[in-house]
Amino acid sequence: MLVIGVLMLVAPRAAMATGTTACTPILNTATMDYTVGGVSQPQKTATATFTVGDKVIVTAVRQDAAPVSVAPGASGSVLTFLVHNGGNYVHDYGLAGVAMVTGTVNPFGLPADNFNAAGFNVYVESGTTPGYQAAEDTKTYIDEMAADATQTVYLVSTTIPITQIDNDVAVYSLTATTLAGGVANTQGAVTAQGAANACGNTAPTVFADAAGTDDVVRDGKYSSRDAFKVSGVVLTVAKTSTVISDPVNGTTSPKAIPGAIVEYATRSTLTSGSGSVAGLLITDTIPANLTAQINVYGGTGEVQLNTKSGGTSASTNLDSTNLLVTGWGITPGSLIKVNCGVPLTAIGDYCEMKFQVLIQ
Ligand SMILES: [Ca+2]
Ligand SMILES: [Ca+2]
Ligand SMILES: [Ca+2]
Repeated sequence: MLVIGVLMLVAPRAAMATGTTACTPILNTATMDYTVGGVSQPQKTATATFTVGDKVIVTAVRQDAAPVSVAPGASGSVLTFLVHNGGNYVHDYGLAGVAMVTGTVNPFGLPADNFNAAGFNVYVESGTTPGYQAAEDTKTYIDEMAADATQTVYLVSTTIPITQIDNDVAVYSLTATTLAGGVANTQGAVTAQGAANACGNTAPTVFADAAGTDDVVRDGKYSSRDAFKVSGVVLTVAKTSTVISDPVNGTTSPKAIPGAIVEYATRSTLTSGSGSVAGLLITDTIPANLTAQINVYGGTGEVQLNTKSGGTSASTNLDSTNLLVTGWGITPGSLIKVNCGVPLTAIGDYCEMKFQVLIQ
């Protein structure tokens, strides 16, 4: 029974975290009873009335625990913030992002800011589907947020320049500004402090917010910084040709003469960077005066695929009908296209395609 009693005491306090709702009238009436010559006299009363004012407290805090990883050329990358109405009255909130200047300290540590996305937009979570959806999360200000309520906000980049390299950083700040509530689906005017400007000019508005990263104490605003970090890669491509045999020397010191068989090898290697490579497709074209050879790898294969993925090597002889071979022809001008089928995730990973041709 003791435990239940404690819980009942705690629960109402939690609900009152933001204090008495603004615009609540507080009436207090005093009464006085007295006698004169031992005879009771009519009771006297006096009443004092005031209206609780609007105590403005707002916070906006980034929700990303680490810089948001982006690829060069990507668009629609998302920084996430949470805005909280810590005051005692419903408000709208304006949202403004800023691309910080080069050299701005990275809120997650080194390295510092050294680029901006081409642009960005700020959107409010609609509540329909968690996370950012371009078709759903379209509102650009927070409308009618109740006391003690929270709202997720996204800063969404347009294009990350294709020229950015691994570990490049772009820092952004987001500022939430307290606006007047009261009219749904209409963005209110900026809220100002005043002795009697709230609740139909009957109560005060008092800013009680703290200072965020890009605002000051008691200005009706709060801000937070977040960052994008580029996960780039350096991919090198090498192509070699090796004479396998010729009709005169056989396989002993063969020369590139008519009737000779030549093997082409094209190899892409992940040489540096923190990103990974997926969907790697190698395309080659049969040059003039050459004919691609069939059934040269393992008796039935036209292409040999050699890969190293996550440090693990594999070699596969692919028939031209294999699903990884999306293009195949033997005559000059034919495209030979091979999907690597595995990602390159570790430094030194590679994908190599080999095929053989006959010199006419
Ligand atoms: Ca959403
Ligand atoms: Ca509104
Ligand atoms: Ca502030």
